[in-house]
Amino acid sequence: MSAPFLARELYAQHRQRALAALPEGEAILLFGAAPKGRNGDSEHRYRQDSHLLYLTGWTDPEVVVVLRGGEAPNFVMFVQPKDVLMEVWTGIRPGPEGATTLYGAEEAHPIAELSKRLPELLVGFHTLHVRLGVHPQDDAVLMAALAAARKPARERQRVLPDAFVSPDRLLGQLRLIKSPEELSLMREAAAITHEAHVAAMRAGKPGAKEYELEALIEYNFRARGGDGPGYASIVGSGPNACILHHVKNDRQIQDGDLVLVDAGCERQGYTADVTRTFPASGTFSPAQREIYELVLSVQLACIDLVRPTSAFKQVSDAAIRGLTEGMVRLGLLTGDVDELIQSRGYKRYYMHGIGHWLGLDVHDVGAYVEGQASSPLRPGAVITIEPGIYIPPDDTDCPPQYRGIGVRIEDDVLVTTGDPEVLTASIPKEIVEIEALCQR
Ligand SMILES: [Mn+2]
Repeated sequence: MSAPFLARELYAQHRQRALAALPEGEAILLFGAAPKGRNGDSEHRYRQDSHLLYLTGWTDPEVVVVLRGGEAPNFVMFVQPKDVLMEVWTGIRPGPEGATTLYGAEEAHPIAELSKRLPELLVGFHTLHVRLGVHPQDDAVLMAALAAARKPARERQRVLPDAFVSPDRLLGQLRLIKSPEELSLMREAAAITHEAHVAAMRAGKPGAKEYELEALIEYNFRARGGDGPGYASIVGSGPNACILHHVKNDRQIQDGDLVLVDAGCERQGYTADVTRTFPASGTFSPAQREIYELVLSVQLACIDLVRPTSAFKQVSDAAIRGLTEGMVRLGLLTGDVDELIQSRGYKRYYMHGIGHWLGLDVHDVGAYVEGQASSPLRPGAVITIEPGIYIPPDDTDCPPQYRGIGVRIEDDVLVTTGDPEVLTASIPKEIVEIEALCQR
């Protein structure tokens, strides 16, 4: 049986936080993630919806959760029934009984009873936190339940949801702040990711294939007890380092290449997100070193800004300014720094953001803007800091020595009340450390 990922207490704690934030008259309705077909009858490995995982730890498909503010039952689950024949194919199911005894549901029913029971569960609630317009089949279930609850034969004047808001609002702000238990999982994810990146640096010499490194990285993720990669692993050598989401990983590494690896292990649902860039030959060329040192210095400066006194935009602006100044200094860009920032001229070589919230989703929920203001960095939030510079090989405007160089350096940083804590700090990124590891 798929046991809850963590101790039940953690998910109970998450539900308590959600219920405490949920005013009377409001309810949350979450549908489990839909299984995704790969080919024929074969499916991708199932990954639960992150909101649902956060509130329950439930990892099987065909599940619906209702959380009701201020009214019993507060926590209702609809789950796959026990089914001896199906369990032969896909494994033991907790069933409704397991949902109550193992997962803490106050009420649990077979998923087949959803359409019959959902209408009554919605009565009395004026606001429903539900994701609409993403999965039409889920929308249809909800609309049918509302229609059933409104049937003329039933009592008039009953309160039914007429306001629908995304669960990202309430759960996003809760999930943004990690508990000590969640952080210990993220530290475990970081520790496994460390081993994988070091293995890739050691193996990533000229002649190796990008996919060999991918295999080595993901071998480490699984062999060390991780769920697997939290997102598609990127191994980009030479010009492929300039392709931001290069996931084909099909090239043979050449002498003189930089190799950019963006890969993070997921551990019980929580993922790391780490990028390192290293020289295949074991030594950075002078031009590679210049670009690398620029990106690293900006990354370190941005990490130092990860404090409760900063807003997200301050960190983002610092990266833009630091990279733009550096690119002008190296002759990649010409002109006035302020004008290049104003006109976004830096986007030619730095075209993505400085980072994102991290947690159960690699691009985690949580607002970046609140009202008119950029979101403050709150203690307990984890943010990636990932500046980069990417110079296409066919760029004829820039000095020739820089063409084809792509560098990104990314760490996962916990906001604390004091200094930032880099969860992925142990993964080498100083030039001397990397060159020592990459000795051929
Ligand atoms: Mn990232």
